[in-house]
Amino acid sequence: MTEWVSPDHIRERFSQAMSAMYQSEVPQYGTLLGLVASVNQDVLAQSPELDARLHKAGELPRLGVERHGAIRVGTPAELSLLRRLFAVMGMFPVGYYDLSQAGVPVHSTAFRPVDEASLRYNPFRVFTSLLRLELIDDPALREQASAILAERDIFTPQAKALIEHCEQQGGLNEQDAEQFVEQALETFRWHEEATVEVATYQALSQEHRLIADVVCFRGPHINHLTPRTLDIDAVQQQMPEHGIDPKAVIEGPSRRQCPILLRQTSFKALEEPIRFADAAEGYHSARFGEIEQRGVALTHKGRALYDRLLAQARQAPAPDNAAHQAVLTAAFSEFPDDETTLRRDKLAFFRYRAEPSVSSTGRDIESLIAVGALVATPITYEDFLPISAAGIFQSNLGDAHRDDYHSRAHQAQFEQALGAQVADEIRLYAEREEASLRQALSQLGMA
Ligand code: OOG
Ligand code: NI
Repeated sequence: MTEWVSPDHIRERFSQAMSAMYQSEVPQYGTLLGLVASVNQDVLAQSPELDARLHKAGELPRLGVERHGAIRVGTPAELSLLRRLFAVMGMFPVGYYDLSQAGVPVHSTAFRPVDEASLRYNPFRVFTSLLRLELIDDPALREQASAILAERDIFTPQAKALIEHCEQQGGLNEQDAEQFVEQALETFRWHEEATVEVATYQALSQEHRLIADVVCFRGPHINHLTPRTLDIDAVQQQMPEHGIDPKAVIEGPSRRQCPILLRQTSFKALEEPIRFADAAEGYHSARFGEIEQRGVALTHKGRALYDRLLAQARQAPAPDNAAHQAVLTAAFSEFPDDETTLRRDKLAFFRYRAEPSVSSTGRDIESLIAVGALVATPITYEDFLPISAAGIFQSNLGDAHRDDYHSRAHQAQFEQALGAQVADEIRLYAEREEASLRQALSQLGMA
């Protein structure tokens, strides 16, 4: 019998290959990686307790690996074939994000590992957006964009053959897996040559810069990669000293004792030279680098509180990041900031584990936790945030953005294009919490 290479392993190799390619394509991304690594070292040196915790969790050797990247595609056929390509690497569509509410004509999902062991092995995700051509007002331009997209094939013939092969056989052997990574990478590569003439690029760009980015090139170039930082505030602050121009504010909640959800920031997309089909030369900006810092996943109740406090903070426009963070901190003072309250008030998800060596006569969860027979640790948020994603999109599309798309979420239409349903992320966390509690209680002899 042939041994298949595990999807986790293929994903790991793919993300490494993508990182190497992106560092050579966008040298400033390599500079960002260096800065993130040095800040991470400083944080660990200053906090032996955190160092020990990450060491125990087996996180230290993986601290520097990329956590996510992003692409944007133009057609349902491209999106559904991508779904099959990501499935080879154990990445499945989780969550639906409507960006039209933020003036960006796309809707999105994240392809990511789902089960706990796969997430621990390598959490690499790809935030994937589908252009909504129907939001182009001018019918002639809409037709033209769709005709241009119909002409291209973003996958190599070998990549397609290997996807089918994997689906039929149930896996890939060593040689095929290596080929697959090499061929899949081609879809994400940058192309300096636009497929259209300069006038077409300009017309699409005028409609929305994102439309030009999706329609005018041979493939959906990877537009950023994102490592994990242990101190996002320090990296944001130090970027300029390293010749990196950060976006104005850090997205997400403010700094806390018990981090929640996701904080992220990026450097602004670079202007890169391109050539058009009529030999004209110009510039295109699409590619940037990003960093993220994750906290605990929130329940529906916790998320509703987060959304309310964030909306409240956004009422007060802040001139810079320091002011923005101060406004956030004030608004989020209402959000409990200790693990016990987050857990007892059912604001956040926890993973339970039994400590059978601790003897206990208690019969309820709180008393088991109090004596240490049951241990609860926060479940990390593995997904994205629509307002935060919109902030990342906008600062990389220039300041001009449209506010006339209104919020028109169409999850059913997205899933039809995808050829599958997206998983409900909150349900995934709830299932992991319940399963861990059930197992821990049964280990303690309490079915
Ligand atoms: C995706 C922006 C969203 C994030 O981390 O929220 C994103 C894009 O610019 O294509 O990556
Ligand atoms: Ni991102």
